[in-house]
Amino acid sequence: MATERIQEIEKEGKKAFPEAGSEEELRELEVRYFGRKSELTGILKGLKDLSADEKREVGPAVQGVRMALMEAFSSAKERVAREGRDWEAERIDVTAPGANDPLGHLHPISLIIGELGDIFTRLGFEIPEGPELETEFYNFEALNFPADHPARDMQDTFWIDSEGLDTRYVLRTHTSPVQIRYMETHTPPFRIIVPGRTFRNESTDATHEHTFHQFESLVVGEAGDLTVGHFKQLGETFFEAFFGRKVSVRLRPSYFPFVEPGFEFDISCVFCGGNGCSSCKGVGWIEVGGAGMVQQKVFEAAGYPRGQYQGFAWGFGLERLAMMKYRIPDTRMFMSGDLRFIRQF
Ligand code: FA5
Repeated sequence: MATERIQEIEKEGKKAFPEAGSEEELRELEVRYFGRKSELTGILKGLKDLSADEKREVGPAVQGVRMALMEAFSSAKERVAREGRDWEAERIDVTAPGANDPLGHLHPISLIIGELGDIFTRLGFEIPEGPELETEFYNFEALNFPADHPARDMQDTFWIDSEGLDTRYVLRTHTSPVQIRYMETHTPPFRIIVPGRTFRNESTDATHEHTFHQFESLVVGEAGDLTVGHFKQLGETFFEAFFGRKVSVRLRPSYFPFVEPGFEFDISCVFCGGNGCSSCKGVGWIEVGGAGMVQQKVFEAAGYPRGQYQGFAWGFGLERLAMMKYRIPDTRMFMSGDLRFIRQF
């Protein structure tokens, strides 16, 4: 009797599951065939009251039907889910143009530093680095700025609270301290450039920022090997490679405690070729930084014997060079963090 009923249940179920048209109907069928109060569960629970022979017959039959209906249920579930999908909405237009992943941009100062590296490594220069947090010794003293001398005011300094330390710290005001650090561990002849970030405690305008970059160069050889003519020539070679056009260099006498003689380093205006325009304020020349022959006192501070070596150094403002190269009107744009500016490079 029970086996007949089981077969009927199988027949009904195998008809009902494929006909179910919604998740709701499926849930009802699930309860009807597999729920705690379903007929099949009832038969399973009743097995214990049957004789051993009946058990042997009914047990496998009810289990087999349960398995078969479970399969019917799961394929019905798949079918209902498939039928319920909005295929139109899911359609992929394989002819649509792809989405552009935004690419990052190098900051113009990073671009310039890369270019300097290319030009100067071709000329046999090394590119050492130094710390941005510098001691008073490297930033001033070793560069022949005497203690408490007003020359230190030439470079408005961010002093770091160094109470309790055995030396005073500053945010380096120029890249020149790397000259000393490099010389302490190297013996001439050598040639280096040092691009790096520098800081000055001064009010900002279109050509002045509190945080900017300089590009130092130091070339040292035996006494008598190097002259002002050499660095004028090196400057011309560099600027012509950098701007891709003929550039003249002009040196004007100036004072920096770490060079003697010292100069302001001007280049012919890259916009008008030296004829005079609004960029060079009509004079045909643009100042790019300071330069000079290394003071013997600086060699001594770095541990070299006085008189044995001779060399030259310069320190140019990187933003000034980038402004000329890319025609950027205001130096404050570099630190603005404005992506509309960065994206142009
Ligand atoms: C110096 O800093 C010297 N260390 C340069 C030097 C090196 C001379 C080696 C001799 C030998 P100066 O203070 O003039 O010099 O700065 C050099 C250049 O840095 C300036 O010509 C300018 O281009 C740039 N600069 C200086 N201050 C600022 C500032 N606040 N914002 C942007 N650029 C600046």
